[in-house]
Amino acid sequence: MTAEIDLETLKRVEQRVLWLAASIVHHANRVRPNPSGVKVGGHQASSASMVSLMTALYFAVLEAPDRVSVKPHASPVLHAINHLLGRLDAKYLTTLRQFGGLQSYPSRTKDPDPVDYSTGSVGLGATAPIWGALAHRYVAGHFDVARGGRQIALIGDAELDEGACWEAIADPMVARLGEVMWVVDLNRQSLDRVVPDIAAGRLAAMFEAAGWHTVMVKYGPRLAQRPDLRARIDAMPNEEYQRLLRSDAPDLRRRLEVDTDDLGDDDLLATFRDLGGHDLAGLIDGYRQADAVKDRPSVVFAYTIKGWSLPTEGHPANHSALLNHAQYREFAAKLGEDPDAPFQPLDGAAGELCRTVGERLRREPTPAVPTPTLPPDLGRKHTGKASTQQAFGRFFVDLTREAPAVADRVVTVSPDVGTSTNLGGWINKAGIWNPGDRIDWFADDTDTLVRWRESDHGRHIELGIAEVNLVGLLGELGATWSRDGQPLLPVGTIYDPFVSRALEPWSFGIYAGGQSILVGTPSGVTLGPEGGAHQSVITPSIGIEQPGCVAYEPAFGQDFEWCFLHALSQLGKPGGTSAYFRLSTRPIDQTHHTGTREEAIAGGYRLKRLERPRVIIAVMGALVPEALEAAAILEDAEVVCITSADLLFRSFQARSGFGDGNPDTLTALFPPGVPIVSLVDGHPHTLAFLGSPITCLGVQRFGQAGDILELYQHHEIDAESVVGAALDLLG
Ligand SMILES: Cc1ncc(C[n+]2csc(CCOP(=O)(O)OP(=O)(O)O)c2C)c(N)n1
Ligand SMILES: [Mg+2]
Repeated sequence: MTAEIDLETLKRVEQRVLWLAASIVHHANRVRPNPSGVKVGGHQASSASMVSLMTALYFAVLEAPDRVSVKPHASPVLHAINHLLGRLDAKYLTTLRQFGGLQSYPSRTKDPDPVDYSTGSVGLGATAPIWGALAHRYVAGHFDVARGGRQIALIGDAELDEGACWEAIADPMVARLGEVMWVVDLNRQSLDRVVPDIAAGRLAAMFEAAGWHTVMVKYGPRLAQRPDLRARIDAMPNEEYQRLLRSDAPDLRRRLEVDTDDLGDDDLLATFRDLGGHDLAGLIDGYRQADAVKDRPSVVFAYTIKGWSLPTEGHPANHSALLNHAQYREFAAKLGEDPDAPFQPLDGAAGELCRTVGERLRREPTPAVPTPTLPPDLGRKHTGKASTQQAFGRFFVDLTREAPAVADRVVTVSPDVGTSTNLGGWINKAGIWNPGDRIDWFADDTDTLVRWRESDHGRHIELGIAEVNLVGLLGELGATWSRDGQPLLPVGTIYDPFVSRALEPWSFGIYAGGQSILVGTPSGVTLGPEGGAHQSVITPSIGIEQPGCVAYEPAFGQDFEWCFLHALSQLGKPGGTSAYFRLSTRPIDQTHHTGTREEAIAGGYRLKRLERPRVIIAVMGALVPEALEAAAILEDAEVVCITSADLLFRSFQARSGFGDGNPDTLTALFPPGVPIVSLVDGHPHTLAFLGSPITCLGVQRFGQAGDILELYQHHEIDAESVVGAALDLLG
């Protein structure tokens, strides 16, 4: 915490932040030419709401190692502050939402100034510093990284509607994170409405029940002197308070029904809106209270006014409202700013404060150490019958032996399905990570196969049944190379159908710069005997469509091993990529495997080769036995084993000059003109691009329980259906 600060100077900075934030949005919408006429937008009211609490935080409280996540619609405030701190050139202040300029919402990877966390999808920016805190503790516990730094989320009050917040808060590990502070911008408004009955008391009780420390910053100094007005405000519903913000002094006086004759009109208006979230001294005090409690996270509820000081102040429809030219000029006059030269430097004591704080918060860039080189294979002979999920489990045990320096950087994460996705052997070897040691009460029970040793040395992290937490944590574990200079190789397991539940936060994590591997297993109707409710259908397409990620669905253990090693080698570096593996519990005869490593990591190979095939069966994943059986019946059919539909689609695009794929891969597998039957335990359109003519077999209906052979017949992905489709194609 910094030394005492001159509040008048801080107020001057606060006013400039307010002005700059409004001006950044104003310029983008009302000054910059808009050739297409499509709405630009920006959020002056949401920004004004957070100006005081961000000014107090950045200029009086923050230290260099601290990281802050800023609610999406306050990005202009963040850029205004970064500019004042000397981290963003003035030329960018006119570029909000312009190509190559300031992004709509804070973006770690795309904004030109330092942004600690990307936000935009409400709820995720709130939780990111929690996962950032865990990732930082993990990496500092395993590698040479300085500990410390607060992890702060500045969030909108309606963000607390999001399940992601409560899923994170409920995790028992989170209650230990004293470095985490949330600040809730309690303006009682969301996008479309005044939030009915938002009650900080009820929310605070929910946080406290989860082990958090809560701080209320409700009223400023004027209201502190007026118990009568406070009592009236405390008793009124949100909607009434918001309505009264729109009243002039006589109307307000009448509606309040409190004796306010001792206050002049201006005083009355100022006193009524004197909330703690716009009181710099009160905010600094609130942050200090939060900081004083070190053994658990804190949440500060700061009461604010959406559109504070703007003509749109408190208006129920102010979320996207923009000042018009006249309002902007009026606003400039009120603040003593120049509407025609809005981006002037700050001088005097306020300018000096900006320089000092800019210096204090300066962080040196952290160059990342390279990840250790991965071996091309782990030397295992894949024999007998085995599933890709078994190969996944064995992989880590082999990795520990063959490439211990790589294994040291692997961290696995699972939402309560670690052992059921075959990670038991690895968990026994690597141990479970927990920010504090815990007693293993089953250590002396010889009947337990998996030892649940929890310490801060472990390399597996077990979460509750919380898929959104899983991908949130994966994203942050996958960003330590850029934050702390130490790359981790994070691998998350999840039952494949639940990839869809975690999809948007997973995708957001990749967008935000995290690199990790997500393993969906088991998948498809092939898990039929385990139940119809869990059969994933659309995930193969998700794999193709997710940017920043390469998807694989190997059939054989050897292919899994090669592709997984390759995917690990792509993590933890600038320009790196994430990966998604779709695996299965179906045991497959490994002796059928034929491809080379190069072919497997390029996307596929000719599993059964013919000189002059009349038809090609293109199969991905667990249905290889059906493809081989059909080929044996057809005799003149070749089988192509696809390890990655994603890479083949990139090849398809590259043939037309798009993207970064290898244009030759697809042509080498599918000579033009040879008919194709494609086969996948997932939606058939996944492979529809392979060539022409083509018949696509796959799953298009919900699953049900049953043995897989019955289910394959039911969904027409059995060998007989493949033969029928091939014969139809051949006329
Ligand atoms: C997951 C998600 N759902 C919906 C939106 C659209 N949205 C943007 S802001 C907002 C309301 C936010 O209200 P609050 O968090 O209270 O912010 P403030 O009042 O400060 O603008 C909504 C619904 C979004 N960005 N992300
Ligand atoms: Mg709000």
